[in-house]
Amino acid sequence: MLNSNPKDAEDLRIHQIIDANLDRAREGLRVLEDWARFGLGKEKYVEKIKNFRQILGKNHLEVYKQSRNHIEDKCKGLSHQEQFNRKTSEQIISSNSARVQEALRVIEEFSRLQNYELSKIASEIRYEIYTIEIDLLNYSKCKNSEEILKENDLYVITDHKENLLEIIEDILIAGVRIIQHRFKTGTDQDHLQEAIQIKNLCKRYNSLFIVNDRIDIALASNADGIHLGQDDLDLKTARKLLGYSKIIGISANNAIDISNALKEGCDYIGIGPVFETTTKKNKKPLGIENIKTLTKDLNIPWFAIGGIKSNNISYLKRNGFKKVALVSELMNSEDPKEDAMMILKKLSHEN
Ligand code: TZP
Ligand code: MG
Repeated sequence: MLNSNPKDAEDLRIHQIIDANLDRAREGLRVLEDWARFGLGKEKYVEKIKNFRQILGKNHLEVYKQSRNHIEDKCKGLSHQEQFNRKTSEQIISSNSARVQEALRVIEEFSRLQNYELSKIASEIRYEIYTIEIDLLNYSKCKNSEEILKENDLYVITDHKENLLEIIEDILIAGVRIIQHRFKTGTDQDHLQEAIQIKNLCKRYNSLFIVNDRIDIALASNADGIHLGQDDLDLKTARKLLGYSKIIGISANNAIDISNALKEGCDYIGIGPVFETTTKKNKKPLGIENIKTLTKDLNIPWFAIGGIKSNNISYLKRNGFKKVALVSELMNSEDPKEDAMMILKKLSHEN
């Protein structure tokens, strides 16, 4: 029920405020909706946001629209430098969520006396937008990581080395964009300290930093993700602890483990050992043919691992393997930069 008089000067000003802010809120919602739709493909969010737009549209009464003809808006067209500085999708999501939240807050305040129903609607939607903003930002971040995973074919895993940071920087300079920190002996404090140092390097080179085994170290070092084996914490628990903005990779070497990992929403799979390897001595190699069968219908990124060297990459490529993960070949290299460049070149060759 509208409890106002459009002939009253103050009511008219309030109508004008509500009119402008309904427009603002709906415009901002449209930006969020389009990102959820085209940027992220998240149907659930598209429906939710569209519904909010429609509710606000229905409550955009004719008296509010009429008010804009009565009083001239002297500030029309004013813009803020911030509008021109926006670059990334995340910044666009944040600024448009803020725009929607602010507009709804104004509607909530000014319609409270005249149109209590609208005030309540604005307040309810505003609360939901806070959560939607966080979810969309998390999905967007995850998408960036997913893109790095998709676009890069070489995944390098660390070993215990005196000059590990130097090796990693060389490899990053060569163009490697995915690094996993594998730390098997030493104190938790040393583990975390090394993780943070590698994370900082990866950040500088816009590369993914994944922690092996340990969710606590992944969280404390602000890693981009975690890699879990079959005996580590399960994927569901990991997802609960890490949320959707982090990558979760799984080691799986049989059809059941692969199918479970997919069902539970893992982001990539490491599969192997392809060949015999001294890094995991007790693991029986799966061999090329088994891996081909296991990965036949796999539609998420997967990395072959185990005994992969610069000199067998072309052979793997001829057998349809596109992505590889390796430890010793680069960790024990005399020239990690040169060797990483060579491996990247071989991986990029068309067969
Ligand atoms: N998982 C399966 S094989 C393997 C791991 C971690 C070790 C791979 O090491 P390398 O030195 O590349 O053969
Ligand atoms: Mg493990």
